[in-house]
Amino acid sequence: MKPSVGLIGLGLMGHPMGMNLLKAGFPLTVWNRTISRADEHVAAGAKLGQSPQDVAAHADFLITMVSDPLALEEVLWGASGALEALKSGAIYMDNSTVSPQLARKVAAACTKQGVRFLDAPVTGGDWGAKKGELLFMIGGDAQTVKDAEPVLRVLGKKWFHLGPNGAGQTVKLAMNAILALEVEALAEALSLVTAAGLEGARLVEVLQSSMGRSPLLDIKSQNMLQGDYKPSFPLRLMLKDLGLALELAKQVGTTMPATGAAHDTYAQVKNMAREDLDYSAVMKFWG
Ligand code: NA7
Repeated sequence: MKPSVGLIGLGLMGHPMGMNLLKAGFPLTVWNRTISRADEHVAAGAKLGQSPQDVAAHADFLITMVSDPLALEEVLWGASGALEALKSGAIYMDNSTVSPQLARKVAAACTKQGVRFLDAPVTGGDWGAKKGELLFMIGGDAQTVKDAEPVLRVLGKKWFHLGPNGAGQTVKLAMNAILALEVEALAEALSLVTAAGLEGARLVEVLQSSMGRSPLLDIKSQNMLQGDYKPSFPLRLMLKDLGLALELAKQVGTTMPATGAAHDTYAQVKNMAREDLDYSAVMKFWG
């Protein structure tokens, strides 16, 4: 029999993940701060939890997918929070991107309750979430990862077990620093080429035939050339991840100078923007 799943957080990522769990036949209870985002799930057979606590109390397998560390603390330890309601023996997997430090704090609280915790942030954007093709970076115990496989298989195409709790978040922050820098570098190079009087599209054409080719830039260069910044992965969340990576670098005693510079560029664009934009909108730094 399939375990009953609880899902907290139905944003850009959590919404399609919930729909995929329903399609795969998992009994699902959902909760989202903005309740209307659960309408589609309820119409497709999900139960609507009254609070994070209510969702956790009924789940054999709890998933959280919220925006940032503050949001996670809120749904776990805020009013009617999920953590204390989790059943002994349950698995709890957090797919949000937060700090490794917070992941370890959650893991310690779970252990006290006999709950098995995985920090399992993802990459793949809303596109990967919709197709059930996310890639998971996981910290936690190997047996728990094994036991989580029926759920992972529905949501993703690949998962990496990277070490104890916190390891998933650590690799995710490193990964996103690379993605942010790649896109920022392209924006910078496009501005150079266009300021020198050439078409940006020509740079992209050459780049994509060269060793510098990247599937990420295949997609993002199109957004940047067309000025279409509908969020697939929002800039505000990329900025959050860069901040978390810099904080981690400080904690572990290393430096990330290029990430620091990219953080400031992304921050300026976020401060200028009135609407929610994709992170490829870093291009707007150059006007
Ligand atoms: P979104 O689309 O911004 O969705 C964020 C979700 O987090 C959404 O369900 C929010 O509820 C929820 N949220 C945000 N703040 C809170 C608080 N304080 N309390 C409860 N719930 C909250 O993000 P994505 O789905 O793109 O990304 C999710 C994670 O994956 C994130 O860590 C990324 O970096 C990677 P709302 O609907 O606004 O009421």
